[in-house]
Amino acid sequence: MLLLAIADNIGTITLDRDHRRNAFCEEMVQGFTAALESFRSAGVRCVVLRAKPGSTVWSAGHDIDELPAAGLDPLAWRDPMRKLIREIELFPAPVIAMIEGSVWGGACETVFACDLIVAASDATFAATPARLNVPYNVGGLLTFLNAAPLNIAKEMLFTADPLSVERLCSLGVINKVVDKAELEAVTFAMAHRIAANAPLSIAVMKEQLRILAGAHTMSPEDFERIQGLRRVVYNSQDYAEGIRAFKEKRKPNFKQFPKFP
Ligand code: YXS
Repeated sequence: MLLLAIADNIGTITLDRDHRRNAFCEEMVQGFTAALESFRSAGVRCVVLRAKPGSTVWSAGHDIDELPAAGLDPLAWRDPMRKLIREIELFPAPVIAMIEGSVWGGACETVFACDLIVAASDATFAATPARLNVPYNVGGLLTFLNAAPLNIAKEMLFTADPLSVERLCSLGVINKVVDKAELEAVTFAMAHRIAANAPLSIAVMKEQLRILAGAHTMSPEDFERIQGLRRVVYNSQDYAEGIRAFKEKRKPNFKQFPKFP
């Protein structure tokens, strides 16, 4: 499910699960963990995360077949995609997401959790919890908030529409947008620049920025309110309907409305 390579202190992870449009499943995330561990042992100074050249879908996000039935939090701490995002954020060297094709659902957050994003000009990002009636988790929404202005995060999450990388780059969400033919050269030139600098300083600055970006206070009462509201969603008939509709390849028929103030 992943192709790995190390050259010039740069580790490359290529998503290789075409038949499921590179959807992140538990087995793939286990491969990520092993790959990052091997990169750490090899003293890799920069990681490039990419799909295979010519991919029309970079990743379809969380593997929907692995979302739990109603009644269980679909994005709990131990969820594979949550684990993947934490591993990217904690890896002691920059991770560059090299994007071509469309990015969906939790893969948007995964890319936003990377340190830098270089995208081909025809790439798009579509955040899709609202398409499935998934109650996104607090840490995940913070990743969106750290990546994009609040109103853009809301546009992505409420419309679930694909946004162009040109627009996201103009908003500062993406570092560079290039012609597809230059994508690899521009990405690896950046990776080489990073690898030529001091790994210790970069690792410590990355960890400081992670801590600062996550430094938000929240009262226990607010946290419990959020968890209660999320439970209403993943316990709902509409949550089951969202997953069923995807599997039956039809539009979902959501009927439920919030009853909370
Ligand atoms: O019909 P087969 O068996 O060949 O399988 C199809 C799809 O069902 C499967 N597939 C997936 N399986 C599990 N999880 C997925 N996320 C997923 N996406 C696709 O892959 C086979 C080929 O898909 P197909 O025929 O639709 O390919 P396509 O090239 O026509 O269209 C590609 C996509 C990505 C536009 C389309 O597959 C699609 O819309 N996929 C779902 C994208 C999505 O809604 N992702 C969100 C996943 S849930 C998630 O990430 C978070 C929990 S949240 O929702 O909160 O963000």
